[in-house]
Formats: sequence, structure tokens, C-alpha cells
Amino acid sequence: MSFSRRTLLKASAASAVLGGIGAPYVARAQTAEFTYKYANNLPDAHPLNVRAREMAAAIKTETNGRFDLQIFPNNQLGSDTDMLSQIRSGGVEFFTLSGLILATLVPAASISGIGFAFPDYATVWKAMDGDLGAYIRGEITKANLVVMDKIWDNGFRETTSSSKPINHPDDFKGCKIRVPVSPLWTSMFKAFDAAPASINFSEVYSALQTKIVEGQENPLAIISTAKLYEVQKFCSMTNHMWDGFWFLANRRAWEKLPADVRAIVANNINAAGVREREDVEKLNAGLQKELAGKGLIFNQPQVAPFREKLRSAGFYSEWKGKYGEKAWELLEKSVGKLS
Ligand code: X2X
Repeated sequence: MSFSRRTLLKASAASAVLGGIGAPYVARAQTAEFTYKYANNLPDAHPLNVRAREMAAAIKTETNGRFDLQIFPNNQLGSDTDMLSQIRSGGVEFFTLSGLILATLVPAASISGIGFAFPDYATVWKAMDGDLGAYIRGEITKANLVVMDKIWDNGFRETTSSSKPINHPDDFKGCKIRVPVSPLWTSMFKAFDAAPASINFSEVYSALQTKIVEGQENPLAIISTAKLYEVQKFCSMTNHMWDGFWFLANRRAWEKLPADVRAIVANNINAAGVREREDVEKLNAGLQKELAGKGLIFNQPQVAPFREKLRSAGFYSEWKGKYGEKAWELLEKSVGKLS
């Protein structure tokens, strides 16, 4: 968060307490019946935040100003680990989180991130808007969080490094690579014989800059908007997994809303999510050229040896055992046989 932004927030909070004089920000907060916070880990410029801002404006209009959604991008309210505890306690009312990280609370939620499961976006949306997504949302609901129907896109993930390109699974051997805080991520990169380190996204840029780790993996939209190209040299198009963000709400806060407001909020979040999916897909498709222009050196490895390495390391059978037959069948129904 920039200094001026922080100062503004503090000043607004202070004047709200004192009864508020003049500032439009305060006037809005006072007239809205519900002022809810939405926190996320992505930069302002990422399509997730662009669509969220648009959605917040639409919700305000459609509720005649009754509902004010305040967006806190870029880990302003803390790391994913912090925000996950805030959404549970009600410290924030909304939060978008990768299913893989959510798995620290809801184990089934990481199943969509199994390595090389989804061949393309058509298969992703069919599964996540279909039976597999419904199953995961059921598990999230059991953990007492509210989840919107449409998962937002993060994207297919690629691997960057400051030291070398990844052309073959052997190139991962001993590689100090940052992974998000999630057992599936750690397990997958251990299966590649890498040395994964669990680090929240809020710390990734500085961890790369100070060479605490040599590499990381993320979709191009994040490599671009979080400027990771400034601290990385190589980008290998490993496309090793798909990742998405569940749009979560705190249950008590959600149930406090009147049914008509709730419907407007849910409809707008889901519609914005569908638009965000289109944005990210388009953005990722065009970014390779732009990032190469900024100095990232790209390579396109063959995917089959990576998948074979996971198979021979027992990765698929281990995770099938963890998720159970029912969940694994739902996944394989969408993507074909994995193990
Ligand atoms: O932490 C990451 O790498 C990110 C931004 O992709 C997720 O939220 C999983």
C-alpha cells in the first residue's frame, strides 16, 4: 500500500469515528447500510481487480447505495494466510483465494490443481461450473464459509527462474522454487525433485529479488502485473497446472444481508467472474511477446516427460488416495484417466 493510500484510509477511519466532516469517502460510508470489505492478493492492474471495481460500482447502483463494497487489493490487509483467518472471523467479509491454498482448511479444494489435469480452458469451465465445482463448493460450505458459484480465473501456471530455463523435469532437480502455502504444491515440486519453499504471494517479489529462492511459478498475467519479470530471467512454458480463485464470503456477514441485496451482490460477483475469465485468457495469450520485449527469455518444453515424472514418482496415486474415490472420479470424468 502506498503511503498516501494508507494515510487516506487512516484519515477516513478517524473522521468516521469523529462523526466525519466533509470527505466524500466518509459520506458514502455513512449512507450505505452495509459497508463490506473485499480483500485479495493481486495487483491493482490485474483483471481480477479491474472487474471487481466495475462490479462494486454496479452493486452500488443496483442497491441504490445500500451496499458499499470496498476493495483492498495487493495484500493490503495481509498475506493469504492472514486473510484466510480474517474471512473466517469476519474481519473481512469477502476474499478470493486459490482452491489450493484454501485446501489448508478444506482439503478437497485443491483437487482442481492436480498437475497436468486440465488440457484447456473449455475443460476447466465445464468441470468447475459442473459436478466437480459443485462438489468442491459443497466441501467449502461444510467448513462454514459461503462461496459464490463461479470460480474466477488465475490461469495456467508457467515457471520462471533467475538461474536457468526448465526444459526437462531433470532441470527441476534441487531447484529452490517458491510455491504458495499448500500441501499439493509442495508435494508436486518434491515429486519433481525440486526444493520447494512455501511463501505467501505478498513476499514473492522480495524473495526473488534477494535470491532467497531462484524461481517461482505463476500465470503470465501475474508475472506481468506483479512485475516479476524485473527479478527473473527465464520463463519456461510448463503449463503444469490450472489455478482459480474461489470468491468467499463470511457466513455471518452474508446472512445479515436482506435477500434482495444478497441476490444483487451474488449475481454481480458471478457475472464479473465470467468476464474476468475472458480477460485473463486473452491477456495470457498475448503476454509472451510483451514479456519477451521486457527481457524474459522464453522456452517451450515438451509436457509429456513432466507428466510421466509425476506418475512414476507416485504423485497421482498418492493424491487419489487423499481425495478419495468419489472426488477422483469426478475429476477423471472431466479430464480423463490420470493414474
Ligand atoms: O500465490 C500465488 O502464486 C498466486 C497469486 O498465484 C495465488 O494466489 C495462488
